[in-house]
Amino acid sequence: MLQDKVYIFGHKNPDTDSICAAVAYANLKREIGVVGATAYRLGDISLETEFVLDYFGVPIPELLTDVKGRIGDLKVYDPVSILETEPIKTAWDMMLNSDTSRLVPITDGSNKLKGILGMGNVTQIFMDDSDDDITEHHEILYENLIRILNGRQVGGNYKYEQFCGNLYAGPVPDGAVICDKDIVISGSIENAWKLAYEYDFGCIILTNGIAPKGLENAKANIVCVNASTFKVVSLIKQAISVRSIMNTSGIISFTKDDYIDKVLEIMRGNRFRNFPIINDDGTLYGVLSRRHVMGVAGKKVIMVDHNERSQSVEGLEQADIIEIIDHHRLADIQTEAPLYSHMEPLGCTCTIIYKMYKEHEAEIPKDMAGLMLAAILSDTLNFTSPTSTSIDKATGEKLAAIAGVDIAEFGRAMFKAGTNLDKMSIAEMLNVDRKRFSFGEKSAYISQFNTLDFEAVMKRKDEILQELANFYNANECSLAMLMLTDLDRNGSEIFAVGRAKEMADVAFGMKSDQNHIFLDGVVSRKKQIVPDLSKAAGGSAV
Ligand SMILES: [Mn+2]
Repeated sequence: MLQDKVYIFGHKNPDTDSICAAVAYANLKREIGVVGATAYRLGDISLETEFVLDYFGVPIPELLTDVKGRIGDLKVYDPVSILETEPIKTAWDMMLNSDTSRLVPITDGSNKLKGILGMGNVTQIFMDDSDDDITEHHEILYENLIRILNGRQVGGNYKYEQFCGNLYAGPVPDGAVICDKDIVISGSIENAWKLAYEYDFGCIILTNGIAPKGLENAKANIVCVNASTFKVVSLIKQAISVRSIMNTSGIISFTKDDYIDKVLEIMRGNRFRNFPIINDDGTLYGVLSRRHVMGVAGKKVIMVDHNERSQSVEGLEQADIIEIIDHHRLADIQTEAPLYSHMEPLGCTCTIIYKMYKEHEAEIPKDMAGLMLAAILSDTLNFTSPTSTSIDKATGEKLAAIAGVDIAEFGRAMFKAGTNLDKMSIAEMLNVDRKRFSFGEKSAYISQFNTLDFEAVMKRKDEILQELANFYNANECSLAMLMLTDLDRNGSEIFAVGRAKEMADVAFGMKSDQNHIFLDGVVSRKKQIVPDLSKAAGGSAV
């Protein structure tokens, strides 16, 4: 496993804090020596976040779809393979000398996997004595044969690339029809003369280190070998090309993107120990052994701006949560090992991250200061939300000084960019920040949308009510609501549709024939809307 990589991310459906906290914290981590710290996002960024990243020239973090272990995360055997035309001997030497894989991938000239060779394939060919005529069933390249025999070619030519004739050791049987494809092995120079000039052999292999005296004018290729005839015969099978005996069907292979848990399941179901890993183009990526996947550690993750499993990345259960930096209620996370956690009831995760920069006496670059300031303004609605604290405000001011921006001016530009209705439909607007809450038997979806152009949005109130009704009809809930927050007036228009509308009537003083009402000073969903609905429902919110 690539242990040095650390995945840092905020919640799904990310807001500006989730993105900026991940980016700013990854920067701090790298600054203090965690070189693999990398910020990710768990979904599309909002128009507001897009504006912020663009404003400070920071690239959008990469999308993270899951943190499940994949083959590509493992350190596997190098893609050492041999060409399909190589002799068995090469493969065997590789198997013996390799302290890693006993499986030899066989590739063609462009490194595409053609088959695999295991020890069993090789031993079988040496144990199989029914195989009288090996050249009939197996390919032996002439060049490989000479190489295996460590032969010295002294004259003539074997015309064929592949050995395709008969092989004789010693005298030629009576009545044999000899042609230029045939090879004879002889340990006697007198015999060799006879063979060379009376028959039309393709190759004469002289064994026992005999000098090829008197064979200068033979047509056959003369090869001298410093070994006994018996030894030469026993070496011939080693010259068989690997492609003659390799496995080509039923090969179990994997890709870099395969999930480790799935791979383990497949491994358990069969007897092989090693498996080729193939790239998309069919070339060899490496070889996977059972031991590579046993007891493998999870990916290291740091959760920022959230701690609930349901809001987090897919496959979190397989990951190793090493830190949580957050400002929300503590929910349902369980970890295997102790972890570092920094949670405070502040208005924004980035306020905590600013503190951590200070703790580590790390310098805050201009762009990181800008990102953290933007997150604080976004989460605290320009310090007006009841979740905002004096610490958030003081931190925001320090960050604005480093970033060199005017808070009021920048905040206005950011909220304007994020609430630009020219760039989204009413349905999309309702989806920018929608959360589900349960109130006993009842449940409500509550969207929040901030605007600097309240009047313009209110002109479309019929469309808003229609979209809320559409959403209510398409989703299992008792109430569909929108909190349209006017950033200039510091209050919100509350829209409510659904069979439990009387909850909203009770909570916010709406009349029964009214579907929306302006509430002065109400800007926080979690602190001002949810508790009142909960009281109206006669229970507590979940
Ligand atoms: Mn936050």
